[in-house]
Amino acid sequence: MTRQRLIWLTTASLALVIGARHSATVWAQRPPNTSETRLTVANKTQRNADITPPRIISITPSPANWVVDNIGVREIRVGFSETVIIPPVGAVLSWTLWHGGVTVYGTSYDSATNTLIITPATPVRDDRLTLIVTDAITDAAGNPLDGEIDDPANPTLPSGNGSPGGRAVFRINILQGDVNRDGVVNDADGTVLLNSLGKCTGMPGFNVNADLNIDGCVNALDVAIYKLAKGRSLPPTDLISREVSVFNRTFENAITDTVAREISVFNSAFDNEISDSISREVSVENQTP
Ligand SMILES: [Ca+2]
Ligand SMILES: [Ca+2]
Ligand SMILES: [Ca+2]
Ligand SMILES: [Ca+2]
Repeated sequence: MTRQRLIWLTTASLALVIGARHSATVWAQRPPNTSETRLTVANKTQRNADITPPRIISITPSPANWVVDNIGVREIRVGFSETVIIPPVGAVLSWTLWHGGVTVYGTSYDSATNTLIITPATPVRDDRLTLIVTDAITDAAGNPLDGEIDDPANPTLPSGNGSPGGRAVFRINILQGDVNRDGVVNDADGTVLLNSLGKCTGMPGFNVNADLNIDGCVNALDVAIYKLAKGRSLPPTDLISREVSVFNRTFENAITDTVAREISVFNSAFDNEISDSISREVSVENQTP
């Protein structure tokens, strides 16, 4: 008879025993008894149950679409591919470029839909909002979020690069009445709006970008939103979006002043030198009454 090698688990001591059977009755060690469990493929499968990290599969509002209504961002919903554990601190970081400072927000988790809900104390309006979702978030097995995002302002989901770990950076531009999403509200927006006036979803000539309040039609409500906002603008550049994208990949870039203080809370590794572009933006912000 061919020598048969076996491994079994003693339930008394939880020790693994390795033995070899030379024949039907001859063992190099004693044979397993009924109180011991032979390891099976099923056992191995259980031990390796979950090695798949969670990913972000959705974010609302969509960064690519901007927010152009008269309310602003009241909440951000981040959907995950599986049940996740949200730590009480360090799960998210958010700031706005125009108004500065940490956006005060609350968080909650909807376990039915695996959705993290981030709620600013007041709606964020006419600003560029940056949201970082960190890999302090894990699945039930402890796998950290696979969160990398290629383009914060136009993210491709699901997140991640296939390896556990990596934070997600999102940029949401919020400007009431900005039909053409160029960062200023002026006559050009009014022209596009009028071209679609009276049209609803599915009708020829309906322009979804002109439906500012996302109610399915372009009508007097949208015109009112546009007129009230005419003349407003976003911070003059969007360079911070690229900066954030870079530091998300390298962790080497840095931001000082208000933004740096926020980030240092999140990760002291960000205490590096500010880039010129962000310096200028922060300077503009500081001069704003
Ligand atoms: Ca998992
Ligand atoms: Ca990753
Ligand atoms: Ca515009
Ligand atoms: Ca509308």
